[in-house]
Amino acid sequence: MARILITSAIPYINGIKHLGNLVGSQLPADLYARYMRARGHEVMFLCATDEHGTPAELAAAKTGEPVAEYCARMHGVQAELARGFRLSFDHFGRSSSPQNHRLTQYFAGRLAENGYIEEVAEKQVYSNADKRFLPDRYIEGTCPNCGYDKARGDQCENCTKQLDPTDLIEPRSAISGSTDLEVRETKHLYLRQSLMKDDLAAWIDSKTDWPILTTSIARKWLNDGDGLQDRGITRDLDWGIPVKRGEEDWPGMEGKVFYVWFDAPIEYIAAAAEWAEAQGRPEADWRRWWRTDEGAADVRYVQFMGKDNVPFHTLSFPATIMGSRDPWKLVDYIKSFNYLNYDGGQFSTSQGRGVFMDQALAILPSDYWRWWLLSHAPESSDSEFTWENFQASVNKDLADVLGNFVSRVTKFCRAKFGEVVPEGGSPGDRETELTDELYIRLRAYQAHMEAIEIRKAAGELRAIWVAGNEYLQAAAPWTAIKTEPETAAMQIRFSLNLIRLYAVLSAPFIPDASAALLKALDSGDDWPDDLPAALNRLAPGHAFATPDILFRKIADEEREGWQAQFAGARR
Ligand code: B3M
Ligand code: ZN
Repeated sequence: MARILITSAIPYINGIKHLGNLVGSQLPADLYARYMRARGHEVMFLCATDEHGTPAELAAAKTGEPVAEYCARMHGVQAELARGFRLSFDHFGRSSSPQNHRLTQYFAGRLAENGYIEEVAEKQVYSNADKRFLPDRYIEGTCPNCGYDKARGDQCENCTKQLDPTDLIEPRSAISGSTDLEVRETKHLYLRQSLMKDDLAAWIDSKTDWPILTTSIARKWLNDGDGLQDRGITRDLDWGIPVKRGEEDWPGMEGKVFYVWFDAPIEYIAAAAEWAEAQGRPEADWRRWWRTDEGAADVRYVQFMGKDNVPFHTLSFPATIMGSRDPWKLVDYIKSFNYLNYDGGQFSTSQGRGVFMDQALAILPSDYWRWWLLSHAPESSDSEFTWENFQASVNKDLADVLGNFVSRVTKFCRAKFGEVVPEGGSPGDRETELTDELYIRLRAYQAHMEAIEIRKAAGELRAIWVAGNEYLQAAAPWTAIKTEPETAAMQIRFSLNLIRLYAVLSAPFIPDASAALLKALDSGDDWPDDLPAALNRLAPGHAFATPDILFRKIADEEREGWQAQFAGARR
């Protein structure tokens, strides 16, 4: 039994995520966590909301709530949707937790002690009326290039020229409109990650088994990009983790907070600490997942994320960990994803384009979405959601192949033998052949799941379902029963066992359907380590209940209705 630590990129707090966000991190992480648990491994699966930064402040300002209240409310909303999609986090934390405050300040202190923090003086616009510095998006004025009067501190939307806040003519605060502004000198902390370039390069080079998507992005930033420039890790914002050096105040840093991308990955660690507290467990219980000197040396740590998050996870966060010179666990494997597009364009949170998690669950149960999203995961390239494709997949894979197999077998059994597993004769060649095929396919399925090749795993699972259907079609117990009732009974007993096998193997993809089947069959979910034994698991005389329809088909009119409903922007 291995120990596996799994984290999903932590979603921003500002709003409900769309299906593209979901399939790029949380959902595949859940698939892997469920599979590894099913194989008997000890799993710690963590996620959280990413609650700091300007987006959180601005979103709260829009709803009129104090930012702390906004975050608490939205955390609840996101947690509820995660439950709706059956994301099996051991803990869904918050980057604003006291644990993350302490750990983030602790890391900053360690980095400073080890010479990896530099204090840099910068000129910034200060608003006397608002009593605060105004970072990029908080300041507006007239563009010196084109004269547009609503240019932002970082860029003019009209002529696209990149600006510094001090370039603006007649600048004003975007918060209060005040023009009582002055340029003040302020100090910020920089993480000197350039000092760790060689260590990071050697570390990335050692990861020969990582997906190309992950290592190519890391190398690009490491070698020819500016990803390893020293980065500012503090901001002049009210909302965030106050800048401290461990538990001590940091002279000159009063009123400043850490940059959101500094504290967000540290929340992976803090979430484990939050988990321990929520469970009433001692500190040692979470530290054994994160400290190699306290039990984590044999942990395998796997991260899931969209490709845009890769630089932070291959360079900045490892730099934080390495620079601490403490034995914190570094990631062992990073699974990254391309983008899922929506019907000829992009999913867009700002434009409300696409299907969002709450909307998806209002239409259909989570298994329908899980199956489509995972079997179309954007692994080797971007992939696209279309309603036609979604309809076709659901109707074919879930309703025709899996659902139909289950209902034909169980209904036939109920009609001819009652709701108990019939006895019948011994299995023949056809059953042996299918068992041999399933043996090979099961190995392939397991290998793909272990390698986190999600589409390939889904394809193999589908092939396993199809094989059962073909078997049933060829065996034709409805014909056999007329002349050889013993054979028909054996075929049905074998098929009922196939249903149980399917329920167990499919659980990581479609957990609700799987649980419903196992309940109907009144059977456990142990993995088929011994396939022939697993196919004999439901013994003659074992009672079952005929399950309800597993998956319903999507009608054309319904699909057209959704197409129209989701054509425009949300709200
Ligand atoms: N919240 C970006 C995103 O949701 C960011 C990830 C943080 S992971 C530490 O895509
Ligand atoms: Zn302009």
